[in-house]
Amino acid sequence: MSINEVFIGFGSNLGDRCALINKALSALAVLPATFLVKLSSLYETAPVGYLEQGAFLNGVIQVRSGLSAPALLERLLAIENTLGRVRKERWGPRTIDLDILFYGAAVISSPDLLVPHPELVRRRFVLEPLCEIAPAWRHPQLTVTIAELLHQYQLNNPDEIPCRIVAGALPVVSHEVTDGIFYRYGQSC
Ligand code: A4P
Ligand code: MG
Repeated sequence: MSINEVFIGFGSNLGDRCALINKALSALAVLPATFLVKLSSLYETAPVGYLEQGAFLNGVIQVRSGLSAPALLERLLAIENTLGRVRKERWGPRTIDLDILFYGAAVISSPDLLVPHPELVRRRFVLEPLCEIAPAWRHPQLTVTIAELLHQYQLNNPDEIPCRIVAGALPVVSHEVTDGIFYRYGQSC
């Protein structure tokens, strides 16, 4: 079984956003052959794409997983469904969205899965938390680091205000996870 470093972006803008994200993280922590490595702070971000919707909470988590990319995607969609995700319009409001940003250095282009996530270079709400936990990670197609991608984004969008950090991640030793640490966000978010 090959183990891969995987970065998963998450976002919520419906319901109790912080609780939903903590539930999604708990579900990720108990996936088979997967353990959590690093979690970004939680950021409050203005909606991108479809603008007539509430603000998002966004963050990024790094996991190490023996699941294949399609198997991991299937698990993420199942977590989204369990947490009440109803798909209406593209880029519309959602209780929880889990996107695979990178799956090791793999480049995947199938009808169900595009990796690296094609939008990540255009999304401050992904680049900022990603840069917090993995500034030196290299985009396998663009061969530049995340820090360089964020710097380039900032040069291209000089008037945009940075995303606002609303909570730091709290590591908690979990009974459910034998192989590492379970992370969650504090009550304050
Ligand atoms: N899919 C393909 N590649 C991937 C991948 N790398 N990771 C497929 C996850 N899924 C991937 O996704 C539709 C299908 O995409 C999945 O079934 C999977 O097979 P979806 O989540 O049902 O649809 P969606 O989220 O409405 O569309 P999309 O294109 O995934 O939207 P995004 O990119 O997730 O963007 N503004 C802020 N501030 N923060 C946000 O988090 N999110 C969005 C949604 C828009 N604006 C936002 C935010
Ligand atoms: Mg999505």
